[in-house]
Amino acid sequence: MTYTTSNTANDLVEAFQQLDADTQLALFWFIYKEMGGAITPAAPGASTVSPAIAEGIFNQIKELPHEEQLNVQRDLICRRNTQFTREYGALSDTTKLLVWYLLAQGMENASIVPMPPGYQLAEEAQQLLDRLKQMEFEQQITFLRDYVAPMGVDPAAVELDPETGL
Ligand code: 45D
Repeated sequence: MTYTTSNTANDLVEAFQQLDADTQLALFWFIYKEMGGAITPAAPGASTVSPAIAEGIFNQIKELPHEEQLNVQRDLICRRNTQFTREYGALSDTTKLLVWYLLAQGMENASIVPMPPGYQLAEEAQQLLDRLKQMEFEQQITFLRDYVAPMGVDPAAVELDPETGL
């Protein structure tokens, strides 16, 4: 696979989306580990974030068995049409980011399926992580927002799914 070398948030989103869902999840986890301390969830009123709604979705996912938790996250990335992905799709971009942040925190205390020990990031994913690390913090946040925004399914934009009735 070839990558452009320009470093705009947009190019990077496209490059991320080329990876398979599991590699994206792994890469996203490594980003979280990198950013960890820099993320400050407490900025009340500072944005369009709805903590209660993000927590509601997180709590539902938390109740699922680990394998299902993983599938929900794959569904979000692959934009499969499910109840969860439609709930997610109705959120503001920053609230979407908060959902992912809560999931990553949940992975740390194993209330969400944790990374397998010794997991090695694929080389192509590592290169994208390096590109993200070279960006300014503001640009990183822009990237993250643009990355999580199109995940899931916009409930207003799709036909009913004949299989699920959703
Ligand atoms: O077994 O304005 C694999 C707010 C392998 C506040 C796997 C904010 C096989 C308001 C598939 C890899 C805080 C919202 C398993 C701003 C295998 C505001 C699973 C900022 C188990 C700006 C892998 C928020 C999995 C920010 C499950 C900056 C991986 C938030 C899952 C940043 C990875 C959030 C996850 C980030 C990664 C979240 C859940 C970087 C989440 C990353």
